[in-house]
Amino acid sequence: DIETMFSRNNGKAHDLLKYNDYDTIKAYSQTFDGYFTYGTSFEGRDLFGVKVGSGSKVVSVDCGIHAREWISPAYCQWFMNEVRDGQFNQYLNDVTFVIMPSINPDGYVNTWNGDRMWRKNRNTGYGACVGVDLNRNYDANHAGPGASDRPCSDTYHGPSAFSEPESKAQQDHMKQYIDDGSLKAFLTFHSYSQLIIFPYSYDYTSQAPNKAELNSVGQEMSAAIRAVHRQSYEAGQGTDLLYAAAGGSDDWAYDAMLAAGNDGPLSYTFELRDEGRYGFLLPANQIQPNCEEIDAAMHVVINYVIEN
Ligand code: ING
Ligand code: ZN
Repeated sequence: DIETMFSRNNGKAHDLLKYNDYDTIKAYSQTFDGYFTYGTSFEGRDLFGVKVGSGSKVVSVDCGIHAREWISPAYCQWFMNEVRDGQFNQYLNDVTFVIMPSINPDGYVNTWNGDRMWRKNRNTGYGACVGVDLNRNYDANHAGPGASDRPCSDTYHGPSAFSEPESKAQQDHMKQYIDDGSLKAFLTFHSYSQLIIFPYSYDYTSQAPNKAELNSVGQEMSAAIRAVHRQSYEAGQGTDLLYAAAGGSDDWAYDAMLAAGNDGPLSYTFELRDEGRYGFLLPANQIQPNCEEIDAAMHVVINYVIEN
């Protein structure tokens, strides 16, 4: 509630119902006891997150890998609030949430400085064109289908997997939770299209060993979302719903969890609102309803993690 938001942000209001800039997201995150930094972006900004909860099962939530998808960090901020002070704090004995609300800070700042449709990071090391598509830069069939070799492309995969400080730092930070088996679900937020995507997306043939489980939790999330504001979110494997996209963070996290011995890893890419009317320029008056419906999906996946 509003009073809590005031009191928990050093007396300043943090407005979850508008789009906030990087400095504001960071300042809000710093009001959390579990604030941490995990590296530095290409331009020298802090990569940060919050760790909330004492449970043995880790749920990772990240936002903002693509700069222009502003509803994504808006959801992470909303979720952080609901974890610390609201409807998700009931889970904190069972789950530890690792939430990274702005994992491509340089790109995000660039979209606030006038280049509103920027997608990639801001690495200038690859010739005349700027930026790597961070969601093609993870170690998941890197440079495979759906990723470009050309630095000028919006889907440029970078010279090697984890060549970028932003993706590499996420890998390094998550390693502890992958290796010790505590990471149960990896949830990464994009926009737009209203989809719930599960592995694999990195080639045209691979099937997740627990595809049936990923699909059934996905369908359950879709139904839960629909019940809130009657919005449709289709759930399915990436290559069935969209296109091949090698080097994505969801496929990397999924395979890393599998390799660590987790035989039922959960990994989802959420494409938030809308279905194309406003696209990346989603009006701020849709932040609240979008967040409300995604909360319903989060209850589904968190309960599934706790019960399994
Ligand atoms: N869409 C995702 C992209 O990176 C995606 C879609 C995600 C495809 C994960 C495959 C795997 O292209 C947006 N909106 O960025
Ligand atoms: Zn995206």
